[in-house]
Amino acid sequence: MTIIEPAVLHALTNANQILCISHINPDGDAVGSLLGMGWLLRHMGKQPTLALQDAVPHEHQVLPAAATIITAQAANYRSDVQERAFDLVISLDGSSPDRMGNAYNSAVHGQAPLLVIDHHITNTFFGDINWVAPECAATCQMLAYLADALQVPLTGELAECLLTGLVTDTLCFRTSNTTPAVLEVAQRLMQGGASLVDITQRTLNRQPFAMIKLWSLILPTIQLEDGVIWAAADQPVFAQAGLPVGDTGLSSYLVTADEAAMSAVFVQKQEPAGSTSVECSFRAKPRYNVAQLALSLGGGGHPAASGCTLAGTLAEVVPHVVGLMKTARREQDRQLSYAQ
Ligand SMILES: [Mn+2]
Repeated sequence: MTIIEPAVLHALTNANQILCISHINPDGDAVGSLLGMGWLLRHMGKQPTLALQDAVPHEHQVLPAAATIITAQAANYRSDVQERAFDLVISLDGSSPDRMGNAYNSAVHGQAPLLVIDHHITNTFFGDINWVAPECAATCQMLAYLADALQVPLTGELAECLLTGLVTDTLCFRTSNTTPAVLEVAQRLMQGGASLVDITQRTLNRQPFAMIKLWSLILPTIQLEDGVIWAAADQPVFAQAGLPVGDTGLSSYLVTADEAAMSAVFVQKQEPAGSTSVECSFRAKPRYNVAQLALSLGGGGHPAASGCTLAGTLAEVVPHVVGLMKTARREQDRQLSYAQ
């Protein structure tokens, strides 16, 4: 059971003007925990402001109250988020301050205490109050325990939002951090009315055709060496597929190769200043670890799934990072053989 420090409950109980934010490029756990916290706070009689720098992905827009999230595209983002003073700011599912993007404005928001609620083992404890629970598979799992502590029932909208994060972060209960406690929380959320089949279908069992088209353009670049499989994509393939440059979801697929212990997908992006950066998305098979690798490159994540963004081009970044992955894979194989 996860311990909740009294300071966390105290901060929530005493604040009234509350800003809740989650991370850039939001996933199901980011949106689910953000909305879940919204429902929790409304249940306590508060009216929180929910904000994200980046847009809510299409598949999560149907979640209850998703339309109330203020994103950078909204006309009132500056006045109601960036330039508004609050008496508590809550960062959900973010492992480091940069993950909050420009939804957090330290000049204004720095006046209020920052409460960090996160389950990433790479969390840098950047809040004034930090509740970090790496034993939880999702931030949404932590919020289920928070609801218990605040005597808020795990039903209705809250249950639907929280089960979404649990399903997406565990790839529907398939990752190695899917403990009996995860299933126990999922069971209670289902008993509270959340539909596992609807959430799985909406989040994991579907793709726009353009995404499958994108995969067909990226897959010819795959390489496999020394237990490391990788692929690379630059902007033109996204344009050809008709998609904005972003996450491909391919690294989870690549790591299913029998011969691979780790995977990476590299996506080159154009930065506003004219330079380029490469987004690296890593996956590892059970017993292997890509969290440390991502952290050493300025990113973060979990042992089985992590990422980072590096300045440069594919030609500069890929050989360097693949070399580091091969070294990490060899060292981890050595440790695994000692352990046997
Ligand atoms: Mn998460």
